Amino acid sequence: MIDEMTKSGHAIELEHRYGAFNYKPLPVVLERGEGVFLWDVDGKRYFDFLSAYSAVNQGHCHPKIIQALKDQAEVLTLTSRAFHNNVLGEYEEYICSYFGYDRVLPMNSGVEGGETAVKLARRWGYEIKGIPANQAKIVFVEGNFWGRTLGAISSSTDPDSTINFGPFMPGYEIIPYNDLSALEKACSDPNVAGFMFEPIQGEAGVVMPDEGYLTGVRRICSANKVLMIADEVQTGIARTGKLLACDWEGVKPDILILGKALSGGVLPVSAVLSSNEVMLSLKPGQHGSTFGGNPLACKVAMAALEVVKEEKLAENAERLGKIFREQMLALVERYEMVKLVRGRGLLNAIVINPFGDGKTAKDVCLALMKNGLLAKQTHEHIIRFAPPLVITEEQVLECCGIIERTIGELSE
Ligand code: IF1
Repeated sequence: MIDEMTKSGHAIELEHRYGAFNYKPLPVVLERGEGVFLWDVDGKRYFDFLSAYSAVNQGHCHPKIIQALKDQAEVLTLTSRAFHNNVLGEYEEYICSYFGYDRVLPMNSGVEGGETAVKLARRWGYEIKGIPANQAKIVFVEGNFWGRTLGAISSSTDPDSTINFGPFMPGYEIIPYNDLSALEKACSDPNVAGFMFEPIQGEAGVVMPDEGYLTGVRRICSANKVLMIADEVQTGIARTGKLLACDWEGVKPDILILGKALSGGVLPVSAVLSSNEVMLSLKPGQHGSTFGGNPLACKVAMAALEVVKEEKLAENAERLGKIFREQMLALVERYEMVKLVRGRGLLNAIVINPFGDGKTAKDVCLALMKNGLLAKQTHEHIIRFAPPLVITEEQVLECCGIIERTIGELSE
């Protein structure tokens, strides 16, 4: 017993002793994952309802993706873009036809995808739209989250992201989310090159715009010659029950940013997709990355995208998401503590009643953990539920049972 306790205790202690304090994880130390399951160092099994922030849509250690990783790892991993490699072109063709774009620019982390999109929009703004030098503006929305670089936090309205990190990037304008007239007004400025947003805001707490927002964004961007830039790093790749969240309104962004599940959670792989007009404004030497487009990442990404189609993950997410929300809605009716449920596909959240008995979303997550389900709160009162999309109906119902039991225990 003491020996088992020290296993997780020791791991946590080492992080505490040597790591930066930029995270405060739940006190669980994981050592293995398979499909929808994670196991801690004591052998306890959990349902994963975070999926590494939607990076593991295909499930942990998906055999097909891991096989692609192993096969390519033994042959060639990285050449840099100073030379061609024999996989990049194949991957570029694959991903462009998969998502219906002319061209792709491969990067690594999601935030690099966002940075790339902003650079592309500025470049396009100067060279195609005719914005005067250094006057380009990019419009963002309140509550956005696209990473931790200075470029990303400069658009943030969350003090945790920004405090004492200034000065910030100029040329940004921030408008309210889900507000088409604010967008219309912002885009009437001829110096606006792009509008970058998440179709559903993840970090903000799975915040969904009204129906028609995406269509309205598309219309306003087109009418004002502003690039519509969709950050689908979290919402993309089947998470919301369609391949892309923008597909819910049949809208095609001018620039699409993907990351996370593009590798099934195996490697940091991101991509920016766009038209010839936008992408060809970049000339050799003007943007890049050591690891972007490496053959290992390319093979892994192709396998990860194949799994999404082969296993019909979008369809599964849509169907099981409905069942999940129905079950959660029953909790809203039965328990004071659960105020509402929202989401799309398998990107969902419940909002905990702040006027309840002082229980925060974190207390609920700790209790869920004890009952074998891992989820993460966002803000004080929101819990995101985003299991791997390979989850079955039976498992969804079992997990709804765990959530109900946990809420019941906390409501006593
Ligand atoms: C952390 C949140 C999720 C993203 C969108 C770009 C990126 C992200 C829509 C950048 C990253 C992460 C990063 C992670 C926590 C996390 C998160 F809770 F903060 F908001 F997913 F919901 N666009 N999201 O959500 O991608 O560079 O990290 O690969 O701890 O920062 P990245």
